[in-house]
Amino acid sequence: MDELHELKKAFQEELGTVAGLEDLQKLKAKFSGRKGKVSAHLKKISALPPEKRSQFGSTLNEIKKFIEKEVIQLEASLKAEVQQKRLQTEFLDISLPGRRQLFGREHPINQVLTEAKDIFISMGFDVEDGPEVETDYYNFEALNIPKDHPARDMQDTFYVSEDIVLRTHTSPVQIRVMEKRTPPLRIIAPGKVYRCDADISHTAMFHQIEGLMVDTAIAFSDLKGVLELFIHRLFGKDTPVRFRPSYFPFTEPSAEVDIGCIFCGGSGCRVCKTTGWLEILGAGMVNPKVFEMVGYKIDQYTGFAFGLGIERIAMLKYSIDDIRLFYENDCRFLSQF
Ligand code: FA5
Repeated sequence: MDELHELKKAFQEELGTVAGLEDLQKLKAKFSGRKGKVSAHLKKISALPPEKRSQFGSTLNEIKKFIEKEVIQLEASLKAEVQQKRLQTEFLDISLPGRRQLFGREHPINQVLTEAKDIFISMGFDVEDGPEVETDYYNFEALNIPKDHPARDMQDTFYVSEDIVLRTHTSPVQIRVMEKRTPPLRIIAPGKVYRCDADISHTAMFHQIEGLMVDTAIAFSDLKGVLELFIHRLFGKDTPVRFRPSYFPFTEPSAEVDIGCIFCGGSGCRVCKTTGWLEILGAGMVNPKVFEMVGYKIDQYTGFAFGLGIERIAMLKYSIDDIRLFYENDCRFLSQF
């Protein structure tokens, strides 16, 4: 029995020296563990004379319960202490304003592209599509631009191989559509095009919308009507429009279309190079040689075609004087649209 009293005393003394949860775990193992002191004493019972076993056993049991109770109590208070310390050190300031969520939006070029498409769709034009990696035939030959023709120098071309190019304009879609459909035709073909070109008003990749209308009696006045309506819907009905004679191998006659400079109102400035006018597209009546290439009867059909640059239109619409801003992915710029 003295040994048992010693056991309890020893536990109480060591309990007083416990400084943290780790110490407590060690103490618990030392006294209540499988190989601990309480178990060691339990094993002694069988060696005692039978009349002493009962008292020894019940006292040992009381000590065992006492140890367990003390350990649980101290463990709870040590854990509470740890938590209190964490609450004090890991302070969360919920009064700080949150970080604002950034939402994506449509790129300004896509916005203008959609707006332009919608205007033509409302005039009854169908939307067609064509490949960006194009054959020399569709990009040039079928559009009356034979090999070694000086007109090839009008567009600086990226060649994939001798006969494959990155399309330099959306005009090859005209050929692809006429090959598979017969007039009457009224289509637009929006998409990306590529040229080896880079300065404040030219990029290596840009967007065009091709337009093509073919029927039995299409006249230049139809072309003028469609394009004037388009420009007035996009830039406002008082915007001056001018058709200026030009040259494209696939149209005859050809024109370039200018709008009155929106920066200076027509009086002349740096942007319009003091002319008061800004070019936005190329157009003309479909050259009969192109009709022959696709097998249309040239005495039966006439048509017009046009090709406009979306970046150029977006620059004018939003008064942006450097085309490269559209492709630098600066959210401060892009989020304004
Ligand atoms: C053509 O590409 C002709 N295919 C247009 C055409 C179609 C004429 C049908 C007649 C009939 P041009 O090379 O001028 O033409 O380009 C048309 C428009 O694309 C230009 O008015 C300009 O707005 C835009 N553009 C041309 N090069 C670039 C470039 N590097 N970066 C941005 N826009 C460009």
